[in-house]
Amino acid sequence: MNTFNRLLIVSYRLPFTFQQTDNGVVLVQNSGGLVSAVLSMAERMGQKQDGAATKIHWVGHADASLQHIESSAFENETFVAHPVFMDEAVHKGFYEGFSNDLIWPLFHYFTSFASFRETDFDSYQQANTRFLEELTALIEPGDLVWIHDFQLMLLPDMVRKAMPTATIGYFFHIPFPTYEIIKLLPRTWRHALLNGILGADVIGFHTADYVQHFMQSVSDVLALPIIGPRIVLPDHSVVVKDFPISVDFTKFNSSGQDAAVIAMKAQYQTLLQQDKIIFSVDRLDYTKGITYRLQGYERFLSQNPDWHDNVTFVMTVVPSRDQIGHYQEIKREIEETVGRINGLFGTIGWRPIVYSYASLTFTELMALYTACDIALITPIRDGMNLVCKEFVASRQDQRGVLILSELAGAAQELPDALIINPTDTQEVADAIKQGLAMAPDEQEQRMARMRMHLQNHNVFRWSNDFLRAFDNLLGNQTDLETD
Ligand code: GDG
Repeated sequence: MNTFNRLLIVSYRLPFTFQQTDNGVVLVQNSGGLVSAVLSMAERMGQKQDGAATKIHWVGHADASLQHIESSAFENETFVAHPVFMDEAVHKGFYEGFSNDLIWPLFHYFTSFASFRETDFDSYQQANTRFLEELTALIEPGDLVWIHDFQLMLLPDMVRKAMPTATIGYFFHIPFPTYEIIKLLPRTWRHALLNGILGADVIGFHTADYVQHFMQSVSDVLALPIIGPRIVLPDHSVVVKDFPISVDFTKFNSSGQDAAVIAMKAQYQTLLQQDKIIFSVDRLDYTKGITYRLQGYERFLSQNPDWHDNVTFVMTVVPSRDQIGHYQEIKREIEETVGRINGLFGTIGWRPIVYSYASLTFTELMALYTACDIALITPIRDGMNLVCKEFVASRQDQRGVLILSELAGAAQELPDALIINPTDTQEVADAIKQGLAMAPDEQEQRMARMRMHLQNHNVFRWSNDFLRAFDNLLGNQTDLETD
């Protein structure tokens, strides 16, 4: 019997938009994997109590424009959203500063991009405290509080101190780096961050490597005893485990059959004159290895003239953080490289790279996942990477080749991809050549194995496994099945 009353999710961003309708403003939930996983988790928790699903509470930052919306709009039949408002300067130091200008580059091993500013750390503490205030007003005995990601590392301990009986989960979505990186943080900050995370009862990372890195940091920085997967603190013990996040397999598998997706796929294939298609989509970020990827493709083109005019690389970069210096620089570098390659190899009738700096609709994304011959996913560092899993899940036809960086967390689960090192442009060029020439039989065998893995290890299993990790802690057994 599960003993949780309600699920309280806390993440930096609220996964909702507020839409103006004839009946006023309404809460619309987005369709991301985390939302689906949380929904299924909460339904099962709810069903276990009284047969009816209880509402899920979601605490997340919101910008000041929401302050003018009537609070009844923050609720729909499934969710209650709790916007956290904060002073603009605090938000800037917390989010743009400490989170995106220090933790993000540092934890992705871009140490020279990291900015260490005391004022940002102050803002980070203040912002985490704002989240705590929102939670304190909300939490009741028996609730499960599930905190997400690197913006809220201090929050688990803050919650425990404020509410010692609370049950707290914490999941880290980006890589947890080696101790050598953690050592770059000033002593007081690294103590505070590790102690902050350790306020949770269960801590999850994507891979066993990240778990090991975290354990080593805890051992070296805090000298705490570690027994198997448990860290023992004076007032509680913490279970630390890998829970590889995944995708809603059924959704991606079936969406490929939607009439709109099929029509758009046919349109793309016609526009690209039946060329073979290589596809990539990422948020603009220096961690994604986009320039090396382009250099790998350039090398492939220069070594394989027979492929000229027969292949198109459709590369979408989704706008992100482009007010920040490093992001502007990488954008300029990408666009110069695309221009150079198209200028070097292109002809009047053939553009080697179709580049766009825009986001795709879900239908466009699905059409490209299902139309392409190769998904080229080459991050220099990525906690997991969901794009590669979505691509595989969408290929009901069991065709297509995944080229995947060994530095994405997902590479540990998908050995049937062509695994490359993203900085080795010759290896990338060779993998493109191998992928384009791969016989349908081999594509099918590799795809079938990857799809089987993802069908079993889907996002519902991820959230259920996380929930199950609380069982021993509470001395009970949940019996949750995966879809
Ligand atoms: C973090 C970690 C980890 C992207 N472009 C478009 C679009 N997307 C969707 C994809 C996918 C998601 O965004 C991106 O997922 P990732 O996993 O690649 O990365 P993040 O969300 O940045 O971040 C990462 C993840 O957390 C989960 O733990 O895997 O390592 O950095 O779902 O489909 N969707 C649409 N149009 C786009 O243009 N519709």
